[in-house]
Amino acid sequence: MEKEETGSKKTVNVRDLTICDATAQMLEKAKRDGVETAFDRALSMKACPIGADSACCKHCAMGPCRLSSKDPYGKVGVCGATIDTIQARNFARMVASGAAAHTDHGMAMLDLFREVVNGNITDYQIKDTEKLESVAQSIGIETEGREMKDIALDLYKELERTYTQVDGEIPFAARVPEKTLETWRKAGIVPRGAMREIMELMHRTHMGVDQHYENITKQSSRTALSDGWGGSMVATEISDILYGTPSPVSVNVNMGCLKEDQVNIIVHGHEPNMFESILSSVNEPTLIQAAKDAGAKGINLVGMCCSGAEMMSRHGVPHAGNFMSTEAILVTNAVDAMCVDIQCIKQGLVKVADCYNTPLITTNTRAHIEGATHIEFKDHDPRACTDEVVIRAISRFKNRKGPVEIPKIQNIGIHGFSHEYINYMLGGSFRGSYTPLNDNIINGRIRGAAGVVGCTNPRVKQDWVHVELVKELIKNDVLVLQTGCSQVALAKAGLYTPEAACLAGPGLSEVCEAVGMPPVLGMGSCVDNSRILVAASQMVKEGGLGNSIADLPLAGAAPEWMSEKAISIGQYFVASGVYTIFGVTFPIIEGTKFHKLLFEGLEQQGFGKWGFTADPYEMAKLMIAHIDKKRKALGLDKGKERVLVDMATRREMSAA
Ligand code: SF4
Ligand code: MSK
Repeated sequence: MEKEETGSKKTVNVRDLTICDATAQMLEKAKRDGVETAFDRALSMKACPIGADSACCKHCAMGPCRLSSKDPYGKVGVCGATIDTIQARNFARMVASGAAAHTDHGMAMLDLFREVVNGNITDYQIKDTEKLESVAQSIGIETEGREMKDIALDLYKELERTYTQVDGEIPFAARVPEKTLETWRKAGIVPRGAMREIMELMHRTHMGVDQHYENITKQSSRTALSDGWGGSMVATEISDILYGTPSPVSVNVNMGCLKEDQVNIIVHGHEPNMFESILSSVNEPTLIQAAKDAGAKGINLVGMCCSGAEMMSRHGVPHAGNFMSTEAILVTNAVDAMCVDIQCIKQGLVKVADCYNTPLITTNTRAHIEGATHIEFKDHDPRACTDEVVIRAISRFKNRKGPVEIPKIQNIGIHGFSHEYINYMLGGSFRGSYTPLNDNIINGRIRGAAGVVGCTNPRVKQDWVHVELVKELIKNDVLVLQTGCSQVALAKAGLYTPEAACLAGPGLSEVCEAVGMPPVLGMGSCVDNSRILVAASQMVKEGGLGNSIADLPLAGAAPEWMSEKAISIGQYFVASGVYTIFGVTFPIIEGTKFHKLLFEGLEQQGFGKWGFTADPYEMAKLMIAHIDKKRKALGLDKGKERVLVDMATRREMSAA
């Protein structure tokens, strides 16, 4: 592995690229096998410094225009666009793309739900009727004494507004704490419908339209909120209704989940429909027999990335690794098929899969890859696709060539903490509530909460920033909620066991031991960040921690982010009132007016704010300082008094 450095080439140790032992082992093997991965490409291709600062614009053919990062106000684009306009427009388009990805995913789930409710699809059913009722009630649909089908039809009609509504407020605005909603209304950023918001944002960032960075940012917030409280939230809730709401389950994570003597199938992507269907295919007796006839002991289904995180949380399907391990795992030569759908699928997988004769199978009509095999997945006949994937995998197993090398590493942990389960776990089955969590924050055992989420990125040492940050946070009594590739990073580091409570500070470990939970709670995939929003709303509604999400001792981070979805997620957390810090890089020049708006101005308007540092220890310090600032504002900085807070006191505190 070689790194370009001013003309000379320097050899890089794989241990500098990742702390994941399994990935490191496979990168060594890739080197021996002459196989290139994204780690190699990131080393040989420096990030473009002008693009990294967002100092260029290619929105029209008078450009592309390149401004200077060192002297951002020194010149303007051919049309006269300033650095603030250019940066705000580029940022807005990242939000639009990220929000579009999540909302399109959510809309696909809603399409499936409609077809199931109307009886046009029978391969899937409504699995969680309790969740159906509670989601319906949360947006004001009457459920008492009604048929499930009628409730479901009403829910479909209501949730469709999340996407198609042209005026008014999206349905899940009803879940937002009153004061937070008031802030949005005052700023004119309550989302109408996701399609409208994304369309308007793309329009406003066209050449010669919105040329005030503050006004562009308003629409960025509105669009991002239509993702977090809209598209993503619908995706999560409908997936729970159709496939079941996650509850804690013990799962093995890491490449050791692959089995040399079985047909190994990896599913990687984001929408659960295909994964759910392949789960039933691998349990089909005729296919199991076919695998045995081919000499295998069975069929081993394993997830990766976000659909993997979702299936791990919901059904306990083993998980082999996060985004930066998807090429590396193919190097084991043990993968008999990698089946993908949408988002975060590197095009580079085609070449690596080819080297090991592994079928790389695309399944979604929206995501073909040149050189991959496409077997279209259709909700109306899901098994046609997924049975065929299994058949191809069996055939590859039969014809496996060359030695197999599977890193013998597995990390067992507890996953599947939906916000409903947190409610139940803390409050009990009869009186499920957030009261104990709020009480423990009020009495200081728990200092606050942090959402640590997002991708891995070859520009930083894989998993290292996630793991160091989370260790620092729990050591300081901050309860950590996780999703996506970050959750998998921490699972591989062994933090998903109740025993990991010994790494937490005295207050948090006391709570973990009492409840029997790990200090880090995994909530699923990247659309499941909506679960963190719902949990935050519940904390506000419970009382004692202020009246809006911005009042909570809560912070968020995406320490190794890479995707545009992460920017949309960051913006909806900020607009919801959360201090959100990103690592790796931040696509804005420090000191510009747009930078000041995102990093200071939004907070002054009653929202959260952005932060940036690539250093996990600095990140933890900033997050803890913010949590302490919020504790102080709530009058909770008077030491760790072990007081019991009754309802009356809590109401008084909230009113203060
Ligand atoms: Fe240049 Fe303005 Fe065209 Fe952008 S919109 S490419 S800044 S002329
Ligand atoms: S898969 S968006 S790398 S979390 Fe959701 Fe992981 Fe980030 Fe993709």
